[in-house]
Amino acid sequence: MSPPTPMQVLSRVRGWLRGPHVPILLILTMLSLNYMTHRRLGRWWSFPIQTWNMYSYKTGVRKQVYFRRFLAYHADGRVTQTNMRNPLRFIVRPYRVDAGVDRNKPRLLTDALRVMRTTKAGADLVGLGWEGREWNYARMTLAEHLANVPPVESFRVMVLPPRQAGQQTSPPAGTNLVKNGDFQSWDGGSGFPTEWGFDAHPNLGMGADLDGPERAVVMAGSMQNIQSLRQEMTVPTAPPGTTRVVHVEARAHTRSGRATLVLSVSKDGGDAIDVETEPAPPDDQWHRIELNHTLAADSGDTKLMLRLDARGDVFFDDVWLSVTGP
Ligand SMILES: [Ca+2]
Repeated sequence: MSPPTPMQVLSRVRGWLRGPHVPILLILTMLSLNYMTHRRLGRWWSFPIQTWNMYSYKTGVRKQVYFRRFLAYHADGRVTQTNMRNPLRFIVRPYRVDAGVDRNKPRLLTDALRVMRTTKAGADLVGLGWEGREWNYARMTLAEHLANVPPVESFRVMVLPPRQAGQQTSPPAGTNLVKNGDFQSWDGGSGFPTEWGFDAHPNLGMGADLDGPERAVVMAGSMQNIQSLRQEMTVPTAPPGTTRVVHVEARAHTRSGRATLVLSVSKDGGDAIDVETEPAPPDDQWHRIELNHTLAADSGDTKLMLRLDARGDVFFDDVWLSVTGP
């Protein structure tokens, strides 16, 4: 037998490569790599290949649960969780109540509160709240979370305290520069009053006359976390040698803490300086609080910032700012 020619060797190698040997060899290599404990194959290479790509680390599991709940505010100060089942049986389906919350939070809560107050169990209700929460279940129990962690989002509708007779006074002279100062316009999605600016985690709500159209804003601040609503307006330069008077007033109703009306002034883009503040008496009655500030003639435009600050539960309504002078 003569030795094979180079052409014969080549065709034999080709035939071997075409057969099942190569896939079998690859699979055997992978299986042995899989079952051996040595993972590093030289300087750069390792096995299994998952360590080469984005699967090398497991995605962290967020140990947080987002949930929402509804709160019933009772006349004696108690706050309890409610699912509004009594008497709104149809609303307890989560998709129904969440659709209502997404569409118009103030309206859903106002209507639900009105109906719940007609029942025996809900006769003492003075408010209905919604809150969204993020509970880290690895760190604390649900009871600890509810006791110590504030909600991420919240909104409430509270029954508007009635105005005492004789408190309806005519509006002051001049033009009101405050937009939505009577708090009759609300954004359905967020549940907050339009035209007003507020802090990152506002603890705001609507004061609603359940039988009429009257609305006010209710704010629940604390000593550590003052709640503020604010609005800015610009007064053009006064003629030389003249002065202008800024008149600000609002109605406030509070039984705890302090409601404060604050006027800040900044000139030519400078920092705002609180020039006047006026607190409301905490006696559970409506009060008109007001302040006046004289603007001297100046070279530039004056920016006014009106702020409503709340420590404790406060209703505000009928906010007015007018400027008189040339
Ligand atoms: Ca109003």
